[in-house]
Amino acid sequence: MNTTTVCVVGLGYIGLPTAAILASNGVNVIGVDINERTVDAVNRGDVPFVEPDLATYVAGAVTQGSLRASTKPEPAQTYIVAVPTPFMDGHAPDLSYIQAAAEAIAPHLEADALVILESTSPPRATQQMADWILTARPDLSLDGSEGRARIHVAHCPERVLPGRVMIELVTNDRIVGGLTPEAAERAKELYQVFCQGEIHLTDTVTAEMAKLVENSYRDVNIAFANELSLISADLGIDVWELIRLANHHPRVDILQPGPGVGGHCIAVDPWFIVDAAPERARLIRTAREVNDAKPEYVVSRVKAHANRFKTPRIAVLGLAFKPDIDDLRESPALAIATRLAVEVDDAVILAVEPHIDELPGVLAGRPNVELRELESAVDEADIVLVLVDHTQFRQADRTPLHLGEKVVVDTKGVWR
Ligand code: SAJ
Repeated sequence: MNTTTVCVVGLGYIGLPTAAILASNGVNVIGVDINERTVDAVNRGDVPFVEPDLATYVAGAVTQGSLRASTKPEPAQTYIVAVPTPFMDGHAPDLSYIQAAAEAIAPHLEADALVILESTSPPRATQQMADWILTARPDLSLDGSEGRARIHVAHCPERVLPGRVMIELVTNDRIVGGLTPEAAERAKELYQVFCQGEIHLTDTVTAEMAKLVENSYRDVNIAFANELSLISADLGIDVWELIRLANHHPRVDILQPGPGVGGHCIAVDPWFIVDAAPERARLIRTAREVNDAKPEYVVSRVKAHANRFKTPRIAVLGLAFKPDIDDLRESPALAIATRLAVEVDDAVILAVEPHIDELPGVLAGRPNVELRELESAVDEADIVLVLVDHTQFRQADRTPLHLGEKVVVDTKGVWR
């Protein structure tokens, strides 16, 4: 197969690493993004977001000439679509980015081209993408019928963990679903260029669901832990001790509670299953609701304590959506900090986030919010609210911090 030119549409958290790893394995890659700043950055060999080792791959591939970026798709044998799939009001999936990508690449497709959807997608989105392409190009088909040239369409969902993307792209197994068996085989050949994991072939709907199910499985397990945290608080017992003990059973492996579930994957993907099967997906829906309700619970607990102080000074430990990253997108910690700043009368928020240099926009303009170092924030605080289990917080020497004199609300069980 000729995989010599691959056009990757969408240079975000998945598209750019995929483009870079293909390019560094000898494939000629054109990366496409509608954002000109992203395109300019990539063409300079820069990465517009933080992901370990990605910058090295991008700079290397751009220097050796195997990766360049453009705002428009160009002719290629293979297209990888890695655009966002957010949800709309009511949690219905928004496929408009996939549609725009399909219509942008359609004019360039030639006989035998391969189009792979990598975006996390609701069931039947790959077929829908193919339908958009074939509507734009009635001279093409999936089966070569009526003398129309054949193209191949597959789904290969990404499964990499932010912070470990460049490692997991190589080591994780992949699932490839084809609209035809040949499409799946063709996509497998492409991923074999860099993927050392096993590549499992199936149909597109099963592949779409597999990805959604992986994240829903984690969401349900976290919801179980979050529900246990509420029950344990009512019973006056330590949920962390409870889970630690229960996990000594050989067939029990409960995840950890927290301030809520953040990021742009686990808090989104289960809704695609709920939207596809609203009557059936009762557990999956409830898990989403349990996790989405956790920030409100944390806010109400802190407010109850804050009532005791005239000008409550609240040290908020962590703003990121999970430990040891700088990513604040869809972060329950950031949402909680913002609500406390707005809703608690005369409160001063002393935010501690070791992975950022300045407050995000939603907090930056507020006169009652300051970005602080750990020690000074805790030292001045009446209430210490732990929202993220960053290594720095877990390893901090707490002896000089006089926590005994303060109210500690610890949603991650690190300072309990
Ligand atoms: N969280 C808890 N308790 C836990 C584990 C996580 O509250 O025990 C919270 C985190 O703090 C965070 C959220 O869940 O707010 C999600 O974090 P995560 O580390 O579980 O997952 P993501 O969103 O960074 O990445 C997930 C991964 N999926 C699975 O592990 C099944 C990753 O492999 C996927 O590629 C990624 O979603 C994606 O892009 O879909």
